[in-house]
Amino acid sequence: MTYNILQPVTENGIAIVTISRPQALNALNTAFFEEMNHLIASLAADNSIRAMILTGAGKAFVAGADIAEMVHKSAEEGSDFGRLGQRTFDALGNLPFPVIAAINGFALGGGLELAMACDFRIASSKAKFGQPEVNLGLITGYAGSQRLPRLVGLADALYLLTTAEIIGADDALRIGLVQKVCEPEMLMEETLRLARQITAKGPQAVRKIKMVTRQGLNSSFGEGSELEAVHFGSLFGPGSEGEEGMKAFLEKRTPQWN
Ligand code: DAK
Repeated sequence: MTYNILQPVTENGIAIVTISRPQALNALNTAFFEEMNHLIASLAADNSIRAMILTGAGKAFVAGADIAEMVHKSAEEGSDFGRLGQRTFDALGNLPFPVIAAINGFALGGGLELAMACDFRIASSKAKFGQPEVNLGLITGYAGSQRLPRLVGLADALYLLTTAEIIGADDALRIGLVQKVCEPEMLMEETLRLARQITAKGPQAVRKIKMVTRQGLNSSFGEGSELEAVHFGSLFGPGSEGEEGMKAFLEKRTPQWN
């Protein structure tokens, strides 16, 4: 597929994907979702990828779903557009490696929902966050009503969802919406540093802990603990990643991951 909106590059096992439609502040349209779905499928099938960074070109991460495209939709088309986005965001979050949003500017509406579908978020000090759908007589359509309270708690989520207030990076950090804030010119360097920190770890262990943690959230405590036990066990045995990691520790050397 030829990508027109997404600009993917891979560097030492890290896929860096820039959303680039700056003239519309990277607003999410059907073409974006088609490209993103295709890219997600190809990255998921590539065992050499160990982490992904998603960022935006220009002054926005993503300023929301594309209002110019949405305005003409019927109720049925609106639901289909919402489901397409939900499927895409679920697939993004379920990628087998960690996905980091590097939030360079506006992350509004569907843009914040996209950032929340990632595993964690690093923000430029100039980034702005909000769910302004109610300004348009709409509500979130890409599961923001579900992800936001899980990330920041019910009260801060409902505050943002009902007031449409736009908050800055420091407030986003305070409520736990982002994990780190850095100067704009340091955003990619800092995000790459974190991605490299992850890619230096046992690749199977990283994949498994992401899967177990995410799946556990949708299960009971007991089911999640059992899932953890099964995958913990799968990292043992001759030739396993756990064996290499533990032997390397005892032999005081750096592990050689396969
Ligand atoms: N969609 C389309 N175009 C957008 C856009 C958007 N969300 N946001 C900005 N643009 C376009 C502007 O129209 C403008 O285009 P031109 O006039 O140059 O052709 C260009 O980007 C630059 O924007 P501004 O001139 O407005 O730039 P400023 O710096 O002055 O303002 C801003 C930046 C981010 C404060 C402002 O652009 C703004 O308020 N944008 C709208 C933000 C917003 O309301 N976002 C939420 C969108 S609603 C659902 C599925 C999904 C959703 C809901 C339901 N289902 C199907 C159930 C999600 C909804 C949303 O995300």
